[in-house]
Amino acid sequence: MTSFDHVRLYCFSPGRLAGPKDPVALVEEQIRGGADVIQLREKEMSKRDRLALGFELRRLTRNYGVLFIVNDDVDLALILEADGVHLGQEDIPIDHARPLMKDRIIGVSTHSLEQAMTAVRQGADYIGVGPVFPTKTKENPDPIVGLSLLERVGADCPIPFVAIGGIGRDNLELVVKAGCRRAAVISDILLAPDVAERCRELKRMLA
Ligand code: 3NM
Repeated sequence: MTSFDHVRLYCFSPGRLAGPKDPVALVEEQIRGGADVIQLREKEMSKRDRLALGFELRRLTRNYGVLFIVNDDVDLALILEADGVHLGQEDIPIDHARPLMKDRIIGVSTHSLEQAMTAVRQGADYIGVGPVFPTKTKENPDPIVGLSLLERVGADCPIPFVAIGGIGRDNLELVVKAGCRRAAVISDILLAPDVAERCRELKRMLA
């Protein structure tokens, strides 16, 4: 299986934060700044448009040797030959995704200790834990879990866990202090004046 172990900085396709910019160029900037993973996450595109963008991002991530993960859709992940899929609590459960994904990566969003431990038990390869801080990016986010959930997950999580939600230059140090050296970041990077440089800054803090 493609390993997730080395991952520190987890980045995303830009969604509506692309504005007038080219989403592929924005992803390339993140990779040049040190993104270890790119997740295809396009809530406002049709599936067909996600597929088209996905092919471009698959080519780009492969060229740079960066992991490529598809949000929500197992079928898209397979068609795109992605390294993995990321599943939310309301997407298809791992036991249905695993036979299709085989030894590819399956990540799961978790918002409580119970959800985290369930995902581990069901064979997730990594989990997201959040929202750690308030976020404007996700519609209807779960209640804020805070740094305390990160600490509790870190105490006995046998698989990689990634902090998510409202994380950026101004608070990443708190995440690291809570024992988590993996962060998924959307708006702090994509709204920064220099996307690659912001990635470099965050990556240094996670080293
Ligand atoms: N998932 P930003 S929070 C996609 O809690 C996502 O699982 C979350 O965006 C969760 O870095 C979130 O701009 C949004 O806050 C993260």
